[in-house]
Amino acid sequence: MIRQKIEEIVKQKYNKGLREATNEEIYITLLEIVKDMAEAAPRAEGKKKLYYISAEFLIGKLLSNNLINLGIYDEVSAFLEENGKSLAAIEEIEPEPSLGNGGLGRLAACFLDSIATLGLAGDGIGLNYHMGLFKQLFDENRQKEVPNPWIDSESWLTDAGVSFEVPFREFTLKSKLYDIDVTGYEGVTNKLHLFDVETVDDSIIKEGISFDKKDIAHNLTLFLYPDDSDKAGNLLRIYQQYFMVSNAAQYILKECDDKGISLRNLHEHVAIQINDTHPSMVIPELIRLLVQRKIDFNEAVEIVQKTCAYTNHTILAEALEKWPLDYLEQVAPQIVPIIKELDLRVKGRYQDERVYIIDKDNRVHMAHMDIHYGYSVNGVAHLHTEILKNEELKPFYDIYPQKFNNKTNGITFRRWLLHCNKELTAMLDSLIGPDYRKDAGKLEGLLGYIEDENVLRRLLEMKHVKKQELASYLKQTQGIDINPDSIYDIQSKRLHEYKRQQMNTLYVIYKYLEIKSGKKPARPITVIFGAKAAPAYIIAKDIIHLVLCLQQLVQNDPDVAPYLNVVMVENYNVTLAEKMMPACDISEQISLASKEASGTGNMKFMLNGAVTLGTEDGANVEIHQLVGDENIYIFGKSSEEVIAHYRNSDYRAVDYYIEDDEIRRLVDFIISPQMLRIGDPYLLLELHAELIRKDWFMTLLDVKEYIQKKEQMFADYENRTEWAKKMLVNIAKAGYFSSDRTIAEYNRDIWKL
Ligand code: GLG
Repeated sequence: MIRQKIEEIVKQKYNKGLREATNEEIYITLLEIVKDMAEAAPRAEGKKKLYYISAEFLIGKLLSNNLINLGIYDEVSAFLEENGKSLAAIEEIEPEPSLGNGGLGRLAACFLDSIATLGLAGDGIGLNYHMGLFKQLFDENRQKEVPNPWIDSESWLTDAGVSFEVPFREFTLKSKLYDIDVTGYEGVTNKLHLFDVETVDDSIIKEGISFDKKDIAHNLTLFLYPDDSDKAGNLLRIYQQYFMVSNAAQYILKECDDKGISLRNLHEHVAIQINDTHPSMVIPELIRLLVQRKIDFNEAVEIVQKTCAYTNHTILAEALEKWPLDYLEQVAPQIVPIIKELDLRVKGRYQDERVYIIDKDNRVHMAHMDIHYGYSVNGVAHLHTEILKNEELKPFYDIYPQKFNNKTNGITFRRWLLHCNKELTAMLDSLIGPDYRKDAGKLEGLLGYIEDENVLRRLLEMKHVKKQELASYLKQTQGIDINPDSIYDIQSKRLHEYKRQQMNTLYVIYKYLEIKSGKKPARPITVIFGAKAAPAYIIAKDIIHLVLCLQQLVQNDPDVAPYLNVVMVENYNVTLAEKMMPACDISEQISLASKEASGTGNMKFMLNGAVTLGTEDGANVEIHQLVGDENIYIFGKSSEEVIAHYRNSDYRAVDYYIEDDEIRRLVDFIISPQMLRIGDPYLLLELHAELIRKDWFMTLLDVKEYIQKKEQMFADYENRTEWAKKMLVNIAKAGYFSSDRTIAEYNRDIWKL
């Protein structure tokens, strides 16, 4: 069937046989076939539908994932091979859409996969950014940002033929909707709806990723998170957000109209999940549209309140958006009276100014609006939800205890196991049968093999194969040399001080100095980083600079290079993650306790047999509980201790620096003559000062324990059988982190589809 279809289309489109066709032509052929099959797959049934609104969907490449979910991957791959073609090479053709930043966006993509896999009716709604986030390049040991265009003439997008008018204060923009089909694993097809404006024009992009921030009609959907370090940038964010939610609300009401649903019963037919605060304006916008349709204001508020649910992804202030009221007035004045009225009602009921929507400086706290006027508030890991309830959002929890619930994050095993690790998948199939693919809890069956030497040996072999693959991929694509016989110690995630990549660099410095003094490790170590820094985040960029300088130093030092390598991969994205996760030995999850809401990379590494080196933070806590003390390396101060330091403002990095000779030696190395010769002295001095004078995320608090734990890990790694057992337990216990489980819980407790 499929074979025939491929041959037919290649013939008809290019007048060629399969053997003669180029990879590009075959890619386009497969794109067409998959799109047709997705269209033909069943739709979810049911009275109620979910709309997951999110500024980000970090979907990654879609070809393989779709082939897997449609159940034709193996056949297509075999057929291509018979004809001298490689599916892996064809996959390389596909550009990766960069419609997200990190965990939050990737989570949204995993969720869409699981929603469709579970056969639930649920669509995503977001924006069609033409240049995505940005593409990262390294130049003179610094990050440079350039546009990342991903929309080719042939792509997964289809014109949905839908358009709405979005009114702004000064003009009205017409939207245009593009859809991407989302087919679940042996499941249904849902849609990801990406709204766009036809007038977007990439010729306004100048140097790097800069452009005229005021030219809204031409810039609205150019980039995800354009620089918001000035007022014009903030306004643009608000334009984007309002454009997204107005389209979403209009789309939802249109679907209800089409189905003949009475808007008075909206909540019986619709659930809206507000992913972080970027879509929060959907609340006033929906109220506005309902009132426009002759529903009384009070009733509109009630309807919306029963329809919207909010997910909080972080306690960092930067993500709890607070927009100045006059900015909203400048962009979308029609929702301002609604927000003011919602706020007045809160103020009438509660005397506590911590729960007001509009504060005394006239800033609108988006999360506060979500909590008062939504029916559910969830955190993304057990510890995170506890911190929301007892610290960050305590005044709200006191008012609405019943609204708060936890939904520990998850990842889709289709992408993060079946697709990215065929070797491990085959091994699991042969040992425990294929049921774990739909019922991830079945992975525990692997525990039965913990004393089986043959299985342990196969696990180590699998890891080695994946390490070789990563090495050759990095060589081919980035010209980077790494040694597959070394230990791969990987930290890949967005660059942020709270994630503490800087602490990892202090380890590198430690190890460098150790080797210099003659203490060679039992086995070479490769420390790998993958991270983009927000373009306006100076310190994050300084940290990248430090890593790249260390990389140069280490690689050019013949005393050290055979034993230690430091590598920062360029433009870390989903595609690279798919190669790095399976190849990893040691998974670095070293955020300052209390700061990482969940983490999801930690789950991907674990599922692929890496052992975690981490703090008791986010979902690490749950990983720890599942695998037990023997199979994870935990260090650092607890979240309680950290929160106490913040509360008492009694953490002083400079004291650690003065009092501890070892810490001072490592920190000062950043500005040693050899480093200043390699790097930009200004940036290195700036970072050095930052670490001593501020260190907001308490690197120096945990660094010594961190170094000690990591050394312990390297020592334990040498007992290969014992290490393989740790790998096995991690894989076996990863089932809990399937996003199918997470989505089943969202549905059970929040959406009730
Ligand atoms: C957040 C958090 C992560 C979390 C992710 C998904 O920082 O800890 O895993 O959302 O919930 N902004 C993020 O990426």
